[in-house]
Amino acid sequence: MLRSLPKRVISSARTQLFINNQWVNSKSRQTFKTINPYTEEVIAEVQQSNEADVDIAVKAARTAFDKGPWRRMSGKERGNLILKLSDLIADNFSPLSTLEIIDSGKPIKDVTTIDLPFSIDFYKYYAGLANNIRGKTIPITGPYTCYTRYEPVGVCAQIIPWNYPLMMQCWKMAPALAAGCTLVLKPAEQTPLTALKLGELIIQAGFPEGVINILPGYGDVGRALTLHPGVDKVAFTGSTEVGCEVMRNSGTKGLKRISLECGGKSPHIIFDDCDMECAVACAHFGVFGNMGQSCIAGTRVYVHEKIYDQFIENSVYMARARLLGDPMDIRTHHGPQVDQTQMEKILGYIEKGKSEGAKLVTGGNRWGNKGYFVEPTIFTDVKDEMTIAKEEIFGPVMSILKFKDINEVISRANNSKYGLGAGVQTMDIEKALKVTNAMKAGTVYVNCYDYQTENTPFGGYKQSGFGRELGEDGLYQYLECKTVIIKNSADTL
Ligand code: TXE
Repeated sequence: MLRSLPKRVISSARTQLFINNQWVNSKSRQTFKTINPYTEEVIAEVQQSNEADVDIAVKAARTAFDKGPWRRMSGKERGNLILKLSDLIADNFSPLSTLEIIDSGKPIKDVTTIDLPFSIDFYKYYAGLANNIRGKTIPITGPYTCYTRYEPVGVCAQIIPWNYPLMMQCWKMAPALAAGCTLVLKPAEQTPLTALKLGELIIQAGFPEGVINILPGYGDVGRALTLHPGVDKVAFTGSTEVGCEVMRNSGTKGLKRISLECGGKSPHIIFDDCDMECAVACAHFGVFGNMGQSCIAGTRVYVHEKIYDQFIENSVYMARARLLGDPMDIRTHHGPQVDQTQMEKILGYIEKGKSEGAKLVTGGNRWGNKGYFVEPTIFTDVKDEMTIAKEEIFGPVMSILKFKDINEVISRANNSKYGLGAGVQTMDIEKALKVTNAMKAGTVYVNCYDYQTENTPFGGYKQSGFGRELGEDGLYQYLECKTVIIKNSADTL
């Protein structure tokens, strides 16, 4: 059914800025192209925001926060609006899926079983939490009554990447709205279409003007948001390099709250007592899922020497069985990378792996000559100091490293500047606990990989960022804690 939709869906795609519940052109009237990474064709010309638009959008969000009806709404009323948005996403499942597929190159099977359903669930979950924000009553010494209340942080700038365009949008928007904040969201330049489509649904759901504003554009828009004095909080997902800049800029004109979710180079440790079938499948999806464009991808696969050869044989078999092709085809497992830049970056890392002495056992090339595909690639005999074992490739490249001993592998696995995720495959609970406790990582998976739901906190240690998204922790990133202390007469004690 989805195959017949693209033309109609493209012609109804939104390409303007969404400010104050209105569709407007950018002040400069400049546009940028968004490209279908499978066909390499231009899908649409999108209005390109700049600093002047940032100022207008931030002011709209500020007014909505300070003076609009939003702040006077109860948690239940906010929750009802969020729930309505979730229902509207479900009603628009087909057009949103289609836009997501053509703009990002994600296979239809993933978009319709992961991206869309999870987005719907995330909004539902935070709709419930909106009416469940509670402080504490604190017993203090003396004739005083003390309690805490949580209040929204204010105007939030939310800067998101292209690897999960719709899901990243809802990871950011849902908790901010539940908390009662207003926001300006900047989608990635590669994938603006689903974010903009949501503007239509935001109006239909009945959100007051200025609560949600969406500015398509490049990094300069993100930069202007981080520098704008009207912004109280910045939430960013992207590269560690830009994360550092976001942190610096957010501190130049005052002190903005920030949360950063940046890159990763997650280890996945496969012990010799693992369930081999499960371990191979988890490692496979942990690297090749979403074409390797996942911050938590388990790209450093440490395999115990006793099962090293068997694990490689099975992994190569699985990688070769992966079906590359048209993302709109339900049989496709693996689509193109998001753009030419990413494809070239990945191919560059593959060359580096070869030249530094890793053994290429499958893949290693661009696939076809149309569409930004990279073959699922596996390197073995990888050493810790090689570039492919240290840097985030963000593509379908698995590095397999051999280990002997649990203490040795824990120390090697932790020897990374990143700390987003880690995985361990074993049937021994003692080993699993030792590794989970030792890992310096925000999420550790045991006998599974890259699975999270709306209520599981997600975020990083070290250079992978700080702050947590999802779950209740995600909500508290958007709330200030106010302590109220009331003096009462000693008689009331
Ligand atoms: O990221 P950027 P890119 C990693 C991954 C990838 C690499 C580069 O390794 O290969 O980063 O990808 C906006 N101030 N991740 O170039 O530049 C930008 O417009 C404020 C991991 O796409 O970090 C986009 O909206 N914002 C990651 C967003 O930041 C700025 C997901 C991310 O872009 C800005 C994506 C600035 N100065 C890439 N410059 C993950 N953690 O999942 C750019 N942006």
